[in-house]
Amino acid sequence: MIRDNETQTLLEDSIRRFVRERLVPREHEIAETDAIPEELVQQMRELGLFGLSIPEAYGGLGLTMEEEVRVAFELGQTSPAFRSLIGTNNGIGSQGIVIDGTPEQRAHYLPRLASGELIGSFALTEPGAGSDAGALATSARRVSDAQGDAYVLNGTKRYITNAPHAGIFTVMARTDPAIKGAGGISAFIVEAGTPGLSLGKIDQKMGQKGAHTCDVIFENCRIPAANLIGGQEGVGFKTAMKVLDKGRLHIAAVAVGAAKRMLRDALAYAMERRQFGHPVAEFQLVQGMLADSKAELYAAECMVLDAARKRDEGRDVSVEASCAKYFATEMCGRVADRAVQIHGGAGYISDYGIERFYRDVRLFRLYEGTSQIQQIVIARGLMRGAEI
Ligand code: COS
Repeated sequence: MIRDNETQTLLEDSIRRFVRERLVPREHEIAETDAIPEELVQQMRELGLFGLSIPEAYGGLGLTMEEEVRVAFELGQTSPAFRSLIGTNNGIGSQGIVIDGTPEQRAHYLPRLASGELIGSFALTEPGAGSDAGALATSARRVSDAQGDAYVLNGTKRYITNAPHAGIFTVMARTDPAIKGAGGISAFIVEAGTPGLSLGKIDQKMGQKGAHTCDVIFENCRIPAANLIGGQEGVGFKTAMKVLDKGRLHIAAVAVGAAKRMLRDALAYAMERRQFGHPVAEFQLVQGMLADSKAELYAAECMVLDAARKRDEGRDVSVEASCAKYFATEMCGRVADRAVQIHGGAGYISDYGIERFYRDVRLFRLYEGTSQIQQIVIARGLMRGAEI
């Protein structure tokens, strides 16, 4: 749903200009230095990029899902590290509070997430619980003593995006050890700097330099009982799944954006690079790769928009979000591979940037649920709705 076409067009135009004029020229530097300079972060704050999906009542832009994915199509057209910095505040790092938080939790944290003063992070994955998120082992034990009502957290979270920069963490932990699966899990807000919370060393990754992940370790980390999201135990896994339904659509849109960029670069190269006396774009085998990329990209874009509109209608889009994430990220991987191929030897050389994209977009098929997890969600949805 687009609430106002004119405002939406202005927003997309300003983000497109920001991406092309400010971010694209800095891509190589960010990959080299593994850091996004504060001056660019400040420009992102001024554009409202940290609060795209946070309701207007809390200082965000309150974009609908369709508006958000259209913005993500633009943001995706540069190094994914830039999107990653604002991504958690708009997605997994804030939506637990937006969707299931109490009015007090929303009022306390969302304005600072929307402004970019605070970075939010989502701590679900553990060393022993990745795809099987319901098996997580981090514990949250309720205590009541002279210091008040609290939970004491113990455990380790792994590969946590933006953890080195985060001001708050949405943490899924087991409040009921007797329930082994999803029903024993609750979601909490934990502030950085809480005694007992520490960070591991920053992970060395295949790509996405400038975006940082690390372990988040809880050792007798005591947090106020009021930081239980929604004030209800046992529903934290469902909160996480609802957050991921939305997050998966966002990642699908980012994958569409990245594929657009890679296809544009591959096309420009193919039209300029001459072999056998002709631009290589005139050769039909190269045209086949360009055409396949365009057709698949178009399909993914339509799928993402359709799923986003359905979500805006208030429908359950768990299956559609997984379809979109699965198809769009796999498509993006194929486009990346063809883009390298079209560049030939130059595709393997850092100066041309395409090999960096090839590595960067590999993550899309892994995080917020691997392609295989999306297949499971889709197939289970089919079985639930089967007419037999
Ligand atoms: N929205 C709301 N509730 C949901 C839901 C959703 N999208 N998906 C599942 N639930 C609920 C189920 O209805 C069930 O509730 P009841 O017990 O009341 O029936 C509960 O959550 C448990 O669901 P389920 O039995 O399907 O859980 P599983 O342990 O089988 O796990 C998968 C389901 C595999 C889909 C889940 O673990 C998953 O998404 N794993 C990947 C995690 C991931 O994406 N990690 C990335 C890290 S975050 S960057």
